[in-house]
Amino acid sequence: MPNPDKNLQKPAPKIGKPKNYAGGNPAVASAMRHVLKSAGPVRGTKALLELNQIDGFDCPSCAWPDPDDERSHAEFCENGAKAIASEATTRRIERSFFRKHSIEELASQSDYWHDQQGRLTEPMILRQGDTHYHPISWDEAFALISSELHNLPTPDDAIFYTSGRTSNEAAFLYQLFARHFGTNNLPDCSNMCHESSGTAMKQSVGVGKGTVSLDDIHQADTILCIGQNPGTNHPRMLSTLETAVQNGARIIAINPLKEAGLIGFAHPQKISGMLGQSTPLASQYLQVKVNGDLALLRALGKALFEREAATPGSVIDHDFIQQHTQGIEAYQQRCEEANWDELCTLSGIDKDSINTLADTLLRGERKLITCWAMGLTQHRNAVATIREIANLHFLLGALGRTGAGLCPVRGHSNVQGDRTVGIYEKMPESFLKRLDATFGINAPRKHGLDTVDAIHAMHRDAGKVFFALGGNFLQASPDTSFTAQALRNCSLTCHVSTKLNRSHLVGGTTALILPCLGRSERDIQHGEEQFVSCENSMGIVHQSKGTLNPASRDLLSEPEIIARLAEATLGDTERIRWRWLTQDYDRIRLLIEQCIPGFAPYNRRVRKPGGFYLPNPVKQRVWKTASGKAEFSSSPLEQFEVAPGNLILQTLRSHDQYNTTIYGLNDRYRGIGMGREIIFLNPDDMQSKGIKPISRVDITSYWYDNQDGASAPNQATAETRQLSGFYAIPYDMPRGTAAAYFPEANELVPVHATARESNTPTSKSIEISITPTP
Ligand SMILES: Nc1nc2c(c(=O)[nH]1)N[C@H]1C(S)=C(S)[C@@H](COP(=O)(O)OP(=O)(O)OC[C@H]3O[C@@H](n4cnc5c(=O)[nH]c(N)nc54)[C@H](O)[C@@H]3O)O[C@H]1N2
Ligand SMILES: Nc1nc2c(c(=O)[nH]1)N[C@H]1C(S)=C(S)[C@@H](COP(=O)(O)OP(=O)(O)OC[C@H]3O[C@@H](n4cnc5c(=O)[nH]c(N)nc54)[C@H](O)[C@@H]3O)O[C@H]1N2
Ligand SMILES: [Mo]
Repeated sequence: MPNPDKNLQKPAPKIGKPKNYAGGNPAVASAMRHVLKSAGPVRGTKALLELNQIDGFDCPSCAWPDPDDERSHAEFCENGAKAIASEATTRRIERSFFRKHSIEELASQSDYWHDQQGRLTEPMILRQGDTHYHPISWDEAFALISSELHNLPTPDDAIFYTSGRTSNEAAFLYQLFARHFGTNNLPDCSNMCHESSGTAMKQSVGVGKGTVSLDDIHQADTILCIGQNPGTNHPRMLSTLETAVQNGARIIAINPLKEAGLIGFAHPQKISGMLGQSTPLASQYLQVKVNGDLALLRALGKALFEREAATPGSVIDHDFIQQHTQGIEAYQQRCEEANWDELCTLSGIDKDSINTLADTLLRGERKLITCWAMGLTQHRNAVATIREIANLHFLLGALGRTGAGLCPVRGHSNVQGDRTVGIYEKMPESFLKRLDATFGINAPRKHGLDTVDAIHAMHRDAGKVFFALGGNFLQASPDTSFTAQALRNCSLTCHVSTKLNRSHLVGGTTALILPCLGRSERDIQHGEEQFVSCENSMGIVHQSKGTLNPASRDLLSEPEIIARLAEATLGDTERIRWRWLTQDYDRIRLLIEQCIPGFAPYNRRVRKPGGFYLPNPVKQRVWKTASGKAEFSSSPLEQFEVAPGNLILQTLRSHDQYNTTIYGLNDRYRGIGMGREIIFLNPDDMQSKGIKPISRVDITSYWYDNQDGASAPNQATAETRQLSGFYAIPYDMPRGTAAAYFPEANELVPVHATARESNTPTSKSIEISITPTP
């Protein structure tokens, strides 16, 4: 929700020069400040020492893998440290806190303030008409959810959301519970994140996951980093990129903004890095227009075909194409018929730069790796764009061989694993069949609701039950006010959480908060210490074992919460003894290996230091597509366009946040201090609109009913959404584009605006206009 106090004038942010490298001593200093402030010297240092160690816990901050072999004693990452500081904080929210603060009062505070209040400690309930949350026992809470679920007209009126921190063990039990109860309504954060990558890759290569290892990156000739900001969001990726560069790779950054972490990296654990000497990363930096990537990739394809025509046999890997692919003709035709001027105008990149990049792609053994994240996935044509990346790799045969492949860089630390173990509204028949056979249930076959469809369903029909295993649905979702109304329409909303967030404050008729253990905390079941497991961005499943004392004695682990809920709602069956399963998580893992190929023998392999790789057929050049071949795509050249004078807004993360959790108010690499309600603009655009630097502007977004990606001519009939009083910051970015922080700007993202096929909110292409705040 926009903060109700948004109209009060916030002090202007402090503006400095954007940085030209990431890491170094400032990163260490910033991390230590957060850790010491929140977690104190003892708990904080212990937490940092266990982070990403082989026998420690998995860092919740991103899904980038750890080195397979030896690890330095601090696999150090500034933002991992902040994530841990936020979870290992010594502050507590106890019942007195909720007695003191009404819901109204809490809702008027910022997301940053919410995070500062500390860890949740016991289950709380907000009944109809109440102004304050009250304590409730675990047993009563489970009985209440069970009775609400049983009161629903059909199981499909229940919605079970998951955020990507949930372990494999908890996620598997959760989907089993939902399906046994009778619904596939399992939306997750992935629907708003890499869904477009999964959709595109399944069509192109048959598997929706990345195909490279860290070793591949170390050996690549060329690495494209498109639409991602690793300095902030995947800091451990920078040491991998540094190694690649030292081994001779060239990195190409494709991003409308000059992001510090793509320009250079000072390794905070090496003397040179501490002295502020940075390794240059990107050898070429292409400031593409927002959503201009499809045009740029098409132009690269065109350049390669032109070279092949000039010197046949010198460019294209005909053996690969012949043996492994299908559909090159239509793609080639698309490339050939595209016009250079148009491609350059659409992408915002000149022909010389594109040719330089084409030269780079043809260096060495053409070992190309493409990494990408939200800058590509959250657009109307995201699936087409990602398939265009695959096309390029096919031309060079840069797939399924050492040093080459596709690398969607995942966000949440176990978002990939959750999908593997069944968190998906449309799992394939093969999986559902195995569930039925293993558990003697009748898993429903009708596809469930994804995130956006769930919002529409809750908004349309009152009385649903919304249950969230982690996350912050209200703030993460598009169209904040619309989503708030959807949640208010529910008969029950229930959040399993570690920290207070705004989703707790906009509830259904009844609202529950169920507090759980965090990743860093010891999980003891039946007198035995347990560990859980996660799958990282490269398909490695590994264990994660918390070591800190739990924030409160009343916390339950996520698997235990699911098991007790399932027991209260469905009871045990001959083949599912819910609580027995959670007495020893090995029992859950045994069931996972029975239902999902590639895990067995799970319990033994997951205990191996570093874990194990799940099979990925693409690495062996086996294509699980309908045709059994890798599929070229040939989509029309389409791009998001706005009415004359309007801008394309992208929403992105600052350096001091983890999604909706706001650790601080700075964005150090972009030179922003103490401000979040800001909008980055091109200086010439500002001038032409008469907007002065650091003055306040009102932002209006547009949605056209007949819109299919591009804007319709009639602005008068458009649906509009507004935010006011954002500070305008001049920034080096292409004309016609703008950027603002997620989640503050989510109010502007129309719930109808989603990517084709993946239904992901188009959080990176929103049509807006701006005017000075009166
Ligand atoms: N510290 C920290 N770490 C995180 C997170 C966090 O919030 N904080 N979030 C986690 C999660 S869930 C995820 S999914 C990842 C997100 O990781 P990122 O995808 O890096 O996150 P964003 O901030 O959304 O950054 C998007 C980048 O894409 C660029 N971009 C925007 N539009 C376009 C475009 O049209 N074309 C191109 N080429 N680039 C574009 C933006 O300028 C920006 O650099 O990070 C994960 N890690
Ligand atoms: N406009 C815009 N919107 C976006 C995006 C964008 O780029 N722009 N990005 C999208 C993306 S990529 C994603 S992934 C989603 C993120 O969507 P979510 O995953 O729903 O959001 P988070 O902010 O990661 O969730 C934070 C909450 O998780 C809870 N939590 C933390 N750790 C744990 C734990 O161990 N267990 C449990 N049970 N709870 C825990 C805490 O209570 C915390 O408040 O947002 C999406 N929304
Ligand atoms: Mo994400």
